[in-house]
Amino acid sequence: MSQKPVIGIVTVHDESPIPRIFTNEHYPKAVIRGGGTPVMLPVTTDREVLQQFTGLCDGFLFSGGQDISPMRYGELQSRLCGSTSLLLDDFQIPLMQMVLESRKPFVAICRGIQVLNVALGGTLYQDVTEYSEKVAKHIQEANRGDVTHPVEIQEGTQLYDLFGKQIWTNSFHHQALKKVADRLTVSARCPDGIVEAVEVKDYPYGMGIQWHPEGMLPYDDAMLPLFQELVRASISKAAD
Ligand SMILES: [Mn+2]
Repeated sequence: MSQKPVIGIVTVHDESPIPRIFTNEHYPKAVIRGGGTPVMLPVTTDREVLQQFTGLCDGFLFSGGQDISPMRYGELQSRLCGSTSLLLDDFQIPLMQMVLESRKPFVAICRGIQVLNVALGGTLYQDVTEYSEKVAKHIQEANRGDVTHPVEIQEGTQLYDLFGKQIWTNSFHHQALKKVADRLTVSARCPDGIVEAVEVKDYPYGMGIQWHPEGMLPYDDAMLPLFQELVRASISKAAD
């Protein structure tokens, strides 16, 4: 019996009104649309469990969430930083490091691209205004299906193979990558210079995406290749 690859969805955490772990349903739906079987990976800091998650899944989808604690990339928290959770950091950053070690495919969205960068030694702008006062609006008020800024894609990257030179995206982030980790290639920027996508160098399929492709999927198929390719890469990894 042929099995669809299992894609682990990296959940987030909330304390109120009671502690919950959850994901936005756009993420599992995107995996299913891409041809995979989603499973949710609950928040934990138990290293053995994280290691087992890494072994159980063929690929991974890191989701959006709160800001990463600036202490995790060696900065004092600025007044513009949003809400943070050390628990979430200590779940997702070690898990990302284990996934990278396993060389399994992943897509890391929004907070995910930031987790990827910090896990590899990079830093963040705690608010995009720290990059420039003239920065474009990156928290759009339009709905998830509306695109509000273009991104220019670097030739020679895997993202370029999927989408070509330029695409329009939605935008729901107030932070962005500052120092980009050495192991990452910047694959797309907004015309204002903000990093919008990265990929892991010499890696099967390790994509960081600052916008919300999963949130665009209910409206049209423009972002489907990103998830189809995640599943495809996870199949060949599963067959290794
Ligand atoms: Mn943006």
